[in-house]
Amino acid sequence: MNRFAPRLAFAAVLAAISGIACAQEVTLRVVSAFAENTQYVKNFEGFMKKLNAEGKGTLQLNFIGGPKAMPPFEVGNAVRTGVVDIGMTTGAFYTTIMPEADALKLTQIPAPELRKNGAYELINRIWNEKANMQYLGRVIDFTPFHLYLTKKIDKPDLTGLKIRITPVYREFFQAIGATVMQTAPGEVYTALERGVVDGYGWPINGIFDFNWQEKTKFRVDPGFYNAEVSLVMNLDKWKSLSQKQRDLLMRHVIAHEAANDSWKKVNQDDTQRQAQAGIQTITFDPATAKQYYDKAYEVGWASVTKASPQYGPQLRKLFSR
Ligand code: 173
Repeated sequence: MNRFAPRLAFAAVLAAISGIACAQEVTLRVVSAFAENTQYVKNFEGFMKKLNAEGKGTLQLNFIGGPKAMPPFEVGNAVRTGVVDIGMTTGAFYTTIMPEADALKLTQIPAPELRKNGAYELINRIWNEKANMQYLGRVIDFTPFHLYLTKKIDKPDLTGLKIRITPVYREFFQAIGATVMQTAPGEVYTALERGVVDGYGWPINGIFDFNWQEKTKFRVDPGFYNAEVSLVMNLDKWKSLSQKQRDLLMRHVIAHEAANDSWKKVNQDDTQRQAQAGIQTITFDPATAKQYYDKAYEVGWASVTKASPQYGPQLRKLFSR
């Protein structure tokens, strides 16, 4: 017997033990960049409940919380480093890790189709390589962003106005003359109340979650881009799951993603609610509206491609109609 034999035997026992550990129930820690009381998290709770019911003995999700547990702009990094296992967040909140993250707002094709046309493979090549993340799937789709204002404008010119942004809106609002200020969603109400900003960017849905209707006078139509909120997972944790655990997780993610049509109704309802709350719409003439809308995509893609000459054009090809 060579002198390494005992060590080899020991290694074999370790491998067997870790094999057994793999077959046992794993609990994943989940955080959200959006607050617990929002529609986004409420919708996600349904997903977790179903998964946890079916995943007994295999896989469980443990929801740690939203911005009270972790600042929204830190969720991406916490997933990258494995401080948490899964984040429900948006690309705009982790552009400092990888600028390509913000390109997800530019998809003109629903997520289930992106799963089939090669876009998801490209996303995961980039997300794996640059952010140590596995991109699992999209939980908000079919939802445009809008510009909301406390002051009236009669053309797409924001000169002299200070607008609350995230990276989603930065280039576009600057391109039409705005001065911009980045804040987390949780700081928008106070910024409006104190008159620090004259408006903000946000999706068509959700302003009532934050009571911003109290401070909002106008919404500019049309909307632009496609609000994106997704589930991203620490890549090492993803790799450590058994095939059975991954299959369970992905089956639930794909089913949830395929039900994103439900946002269309939410968006209709919220549009109506905004009108009832006295928010007036500012609508440009058709030619101006088209210019405004096209400008958003033009500067959006220019920004992604400048930051990522390698992947920007590839993403554009797969994301665009
Ligand atoms: O905070 C934001 O305005 C933002 O970037 C965003 C992105 C996706 C959904 C909701 C908000």
